[in-house]
Parts: sequence; structure tokens; C-alpha cells
Amino acid sequence: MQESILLHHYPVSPFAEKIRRILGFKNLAWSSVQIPMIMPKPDLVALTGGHRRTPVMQIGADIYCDTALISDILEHLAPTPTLYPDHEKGLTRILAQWADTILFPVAMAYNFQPKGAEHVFSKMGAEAAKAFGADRSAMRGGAPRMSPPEATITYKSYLRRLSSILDNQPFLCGDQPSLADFSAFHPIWFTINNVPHLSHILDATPEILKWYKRISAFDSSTKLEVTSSEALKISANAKPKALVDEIFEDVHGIGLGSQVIIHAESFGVEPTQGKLLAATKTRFTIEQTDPRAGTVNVHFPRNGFMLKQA
Ligand SMILES: N[C@@H](CCC(=O)N[C@@H](CS)C(=O)NCC(=O)O)C(=O)O
Repeated sequence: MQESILLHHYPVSPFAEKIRRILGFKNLAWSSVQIPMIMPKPDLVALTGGHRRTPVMQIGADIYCDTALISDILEHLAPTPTLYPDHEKGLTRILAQWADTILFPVAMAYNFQPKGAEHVFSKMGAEAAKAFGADRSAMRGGAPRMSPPEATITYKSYLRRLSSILDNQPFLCGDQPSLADFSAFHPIWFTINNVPHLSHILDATPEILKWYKRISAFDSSTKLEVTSSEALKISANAKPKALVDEIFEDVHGIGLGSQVIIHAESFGVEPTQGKLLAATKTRFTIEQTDPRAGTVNVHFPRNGFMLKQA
């Protein structure tokens, strides 16, 4: 029997929304584990061994970090409807990566301009808002954010580019939805849902609003809430799944079985340490043990992550 999918996330996380919508698109049942928006995240980190970004997917004692990898795992679990239409596989991944790494920070710089930040923070209370600001600034390593005027003009230009694709087809890679749609959706979802008084930026691109409704139709609602301590018990009582036998792609000169450290290339670089079990052409797997989580396999995509000898 397939073990349940647990998504460790919080409601306002755009990257979590990307996965929630994909779960809806694929009609997969899942359980929600609410995690803190800022560090410390002791229960999440017990599972990941250090990685702190949101969301994280857990299936028994297998922990999947980063939405690029989570999307691949969901595709494997439920191949239809596909996220990677046959004729546009490369384009889908390239466009999804553009949306996650280029569109997303620009949209968030726009969303968090003072008028947007005030609105988001007013729901949190002063102390929580201060802690959130300090956490994110530490996470970015003090890197400056785009100024509001630059973010506005750039976001507008990116929206026009997306809109020009949607003039001729219902989804970004053609007649059917693909990963590219879910990646472009989540930053725009944040604008519409969390800073609605700034969503007039979308008025100039009505095709995007129509497309937004098409993606919103994939219902991602979930009924089961699982606490983070229950999630730890689930991993402690499970065994990681056997790894698929894939070619070991060693570009570092680090052998399987070595103690390694893996961390994101940029922002949120909290490392995970453990035993390297696999380094395939697309992913790393590390075994790590925690007194509460038990022995788990933590999986990362290769793109965007760095591996070192511990
Ligand atoms: N490349 C990552 C990016 C994830 C990301 O930036 N998530 C944000 C939330 S939307 C985050 O981790 N924020 C800090 C946190 O939640 O601690 C992915 O695709 O999963």
C-alpha cells in the first residue's frame, strides 16, 4: 500500500502553493503538516537533518527537499495527468526554472514593497513581523532586494511575456497544463491572495487572469491535518524505500558511503549532514539519523545544491 504523502508547509508559502496545486491537478490525497514560517523549525529539521526551506514532502521515512524534486516524485507516483508533456519536456523544465528563480524574486520584491509588507504584517502582529523580517534578511545573507519601482516595471514586463504566450494557447507549454504553469502560478497567486490591493498590476494582462482561473480550478484542498510530532513518529516507524539502481555520477571524487554535507547554492543554506547513499544524474540521497525521526533518507535535486565532504 502506498504510504501517505505528508506536505510540511504553511498556508502563505508560494512554493508550497505550487505543490498543493500539483497535488490537486494529479488528484492525489495528501496530509498537511503545518510548520513555522521562520527558524527555529526543530521538528522539520529533525527530518531533513538541517535543510529549512518550505515545502518539504515526507513519505514514511523518505524526505524530499525542493519543489523541483517533489514535482518529479509526484509525477512518478501519478504519471497521469503528466507535468511534462512529451513534445515540450525541455521547454517545460526551462520555463519552470525561469519562473521559480527569476519571476519569483521579482514578484516578491513587488509584493513586499512597503504597501504590501504593511498589509501582510498587519495580520501577524508587530513582534512576529519583526522576527519574520530578521529571519528573511539573515536567510538572504543581507543581499538587497530590488527596489519597488524596479520590481514593478520588471514584474509588468514578465507578465506581458507570459501573457503573449497565453494569447495563442491555454497553458504555457500548449494545450495542456505542465510544470511551467504551476511554477509561474505561485508568485502571481501570492499577489492576488496576499496583497490584493496590489493586484491591479495584472489588469493590463487579462489573458493571465483567465489562465490563473484555469490553474485555480485544480482543487488542492486537504482534509487531514497531521502534527509535526505525529510526522516524526511516522518516520521513526517506517523504513526508507529501497533506492532505484541508477548510475553513480561522481563529479566530486566523493565515494558513496562518505560522510557529506549538502546545502542549497543560495539563500536558506542550512546544511544537511549524513552518509551519501546516491548521486545520480538528477539527485542526491543522504542517510541521516535523528533520535526522534529515526533513520531517514533525505533526497535533494542535484541542480541548485552543493555537495562537500564532511
Ligand atoms: N527552490 C526552492 C525554493 C523554496 C522557497 O524559497 N521557499 C520559501 C517559502 S515560499 C522558503 O523556504 N522560505 C523560508 C522558509 O520557509 O523558511 C523550492 O523549489 O523548493
